[in-house]
Amino acid sequence: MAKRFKILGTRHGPFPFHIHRAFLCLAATGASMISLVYSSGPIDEPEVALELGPGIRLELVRIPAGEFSMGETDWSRELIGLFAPHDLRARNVRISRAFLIGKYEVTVGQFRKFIETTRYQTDAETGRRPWKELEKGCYTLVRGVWESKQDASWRNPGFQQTDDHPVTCLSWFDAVEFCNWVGRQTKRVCRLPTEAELEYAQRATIPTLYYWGKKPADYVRDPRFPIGYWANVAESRMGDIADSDLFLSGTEMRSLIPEQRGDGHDYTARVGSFYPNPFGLFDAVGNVWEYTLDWAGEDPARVDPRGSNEGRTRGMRGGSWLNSPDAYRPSYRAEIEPEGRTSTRGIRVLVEM
Ligand SMILES: [Ca+2]
Ligand SMILES: [Ca+2]
Repeated sequence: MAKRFKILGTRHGPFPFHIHRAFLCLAATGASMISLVYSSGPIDEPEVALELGPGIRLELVRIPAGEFSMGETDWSRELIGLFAPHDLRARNVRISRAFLIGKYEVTVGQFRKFIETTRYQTDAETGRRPWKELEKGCYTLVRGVWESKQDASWRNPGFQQTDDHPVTCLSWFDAVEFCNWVGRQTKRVCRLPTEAELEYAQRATIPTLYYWGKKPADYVRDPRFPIGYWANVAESRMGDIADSDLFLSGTEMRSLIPEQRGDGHDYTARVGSFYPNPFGLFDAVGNVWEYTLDWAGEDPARVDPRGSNEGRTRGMRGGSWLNSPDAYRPSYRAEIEPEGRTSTRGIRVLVEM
């Protein structure tokens, strides 16, 4: 995949990539983190790429083992904002093994290769897992309003996508099937990340509630982080639709982030269009939500927690093109029914080391 993002230089912000790496090292819990990132091993580079087929690569970032504070570091509703009820209180968690995780969200092009190779049909196409009023299809946004579209699927999520956009309109089961195929293609163990693994990778040592500070509004108030720096967030206007009936209305959006007029992407953006986090993940927050392996719920384990033993909903992380910055805390969990599919959900894969 061609790099569309200029890594070095100051055009996209104050920190060239090597400064981000330095920040990572400084913020990590001691020298062991540094040695893990750069140590030799089965895969001795911080970034690797696996072949999914001719011309189709899966680029991965190596995430070191380590400890972090998982969950909300500040519990006040004023700071957390509108999504507080779903949140988890902070606790120390240890990720015991390094792992590889997608540098980007899974793209339409990668998913197409999976479909062409296996003839797999998604839940939106077959209707084998009805969800709400959908037998087939996917929930998507039509002129600013959510609609259940029986003919929507990853091929046609309701807006234009290229092969470099994140694949969407998949159920959790479709996402698992994709991971299993990647595992077969690469002869590695590929799966969805647990919530702990994904939060650890998304947070990337950043200690504050948000990448850009303590409050959602800091996203626009800090001149170092202009709109479009970190993430594809919801627009306060959708194209020419003013005050559109979004998940947050335009009015709510503007009260939350009064200066925001958008990042230029009404729907999904090509993966890698924004700045990477300190671990090198692009779109770790925003663009599309990312499924996790876990049943939603507490797991008291302090080492490699795996969520509840059973449940009806799975945890999903990171916010999408249809959320305000309020939802872009790495610690925020959306709880979703696994058979559901919307045009705001996507996949980031984990490959075990
Ligand atoms: Ca946007
Ligand atoms: Ca994302």
